[in-house]
Formats: sequence, structure tokens, C-alpha cells
Amino acid sequence: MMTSLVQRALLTVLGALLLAPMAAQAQYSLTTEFTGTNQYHGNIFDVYAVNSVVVTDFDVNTVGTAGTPYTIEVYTMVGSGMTEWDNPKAWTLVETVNVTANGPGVATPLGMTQTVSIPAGTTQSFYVTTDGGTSYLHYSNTKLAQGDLFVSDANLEIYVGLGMASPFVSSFSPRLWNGTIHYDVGEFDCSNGLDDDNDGAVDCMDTECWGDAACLLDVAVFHTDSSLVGDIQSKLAGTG
Ligand SMILES: [Ca+2]
Ligand SMILES: [Ca+2]
Repeated sequence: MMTSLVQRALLTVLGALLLAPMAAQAQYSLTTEFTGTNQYHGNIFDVYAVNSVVVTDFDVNTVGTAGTPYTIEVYTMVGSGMTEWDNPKAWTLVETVNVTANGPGVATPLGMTQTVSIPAGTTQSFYVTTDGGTSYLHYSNTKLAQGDLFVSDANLEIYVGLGMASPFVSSFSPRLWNGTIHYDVGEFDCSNGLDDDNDGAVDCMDTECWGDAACLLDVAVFHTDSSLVGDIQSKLAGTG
């Protein structure tokens, strides 16, 4: 018996549902430390992506006590930023966020809405800073040298960099940024039209997206029998 497109679609959907526990939006993080006692407006530090990553957020170490309002600016550039600390034109402002400090020695998440993609095998630099004045972040003095690797995991490496007076005014070296980088790996977004992890498979073509809601819908709308498509969609939504 010939299997219809819709039947095949249903089999595909069922197969995808069986694979659904596979995480399409894995969230990883890498922390330097939160023990720094030196302070100024911020830091410039290089990271190296072992695998393709997408940076989604940062935690910072505030000097201000819990409840203190902060305005934090995150800049980035491709390549090392170590010699570009006084060259604003080299940098792109990723986002300016207003946050309430959790206090020194603990993480204050920025809650960013913008992301930064870093291809595998490349260096990217970040400049995380307050908006100046007496708004300070903690960072660490270190016996390591500028450019030394401080911490790494399977996907990402964070290097010793610079302490900074805002904006792009003066630098102190070597200084270790205090904070956490939150990031995703793999085909983390199944509907952005991009091959996030550079494995040749875009969105729903990537097995990591099987089971993702965006891809279930793709399978259903591929077919022209609208009543059956509606049936599939309502079954998936639990309304049929
Ligand atoms: Ca992919
Ligand atoms: Ca994608």
C-alpha cells in the first residue's frame, strides 16, 4: 500500500515527538570568579570559541550593594580587543541594560535580549562596562599575564585582559574580568534561517531541532490538504 504524504508527515511528526527530549536550546555558562577586590568601570577581555557559540547573557560583579541601580554597556568586536581599548570605532555596542545589583561577590545577570555569535575557531572580544561616574564593577588583579588563559570548558575560553575606565578612557593590565558568560551551542534556534552550529544543516534540517515546535509546524504546512493539516495541528496542540 502506498503511504500518502500526510501519513508520512504524521510518521515524521511522531518520530520527532519521540526524539523531543533532545534539547534544542541548551544553555551553558562559564565563570571566571567573583572574588575580585579591585574595581573600576569595567573590563575588556578576549574569548576563544572552540565550538560555535552564541553568547546570550553576562553576569557581572558589582561594587554597589544589593538594590543599587546600574546601567551596563556591552560592546564587542571580532578578534582581540587588547590593542583597541582606546578605539571606540573598533567596537559595536551590543546592548545597554539597566539592572539592579545583587551586590559584591555574587552574580548580577544583565538579562540581555541581544546575542553575539562566535564561529568555531575564532577570537572575539568583549567590553563590559558601567556608564561611568561612581558606578563600579569588581574585577581581579592577577599574577597571570594579559592574554593568558584563565578558564575554559569544552566550548569556550576566557582570557586575562584589561581593567577599564569608561568610556575607552584608560586601561589597567593585567586584570581579570569577574563574571559569567551564558551561551548556547548547536542548532539552538530552529526558525532563524541560520545554520547556528555550522554543521551544514539549517533549522529543521538539523537533527537537534527534531521535536521543536517550529519544525512540527513545518512538516504540517508542507501538505496541501488543509483539513488534514488542521487535524494534525489540532492533535499536536491537544485541541482535537
Ligand atoms: Ca546546524
Ligand atoms: Ca537555526
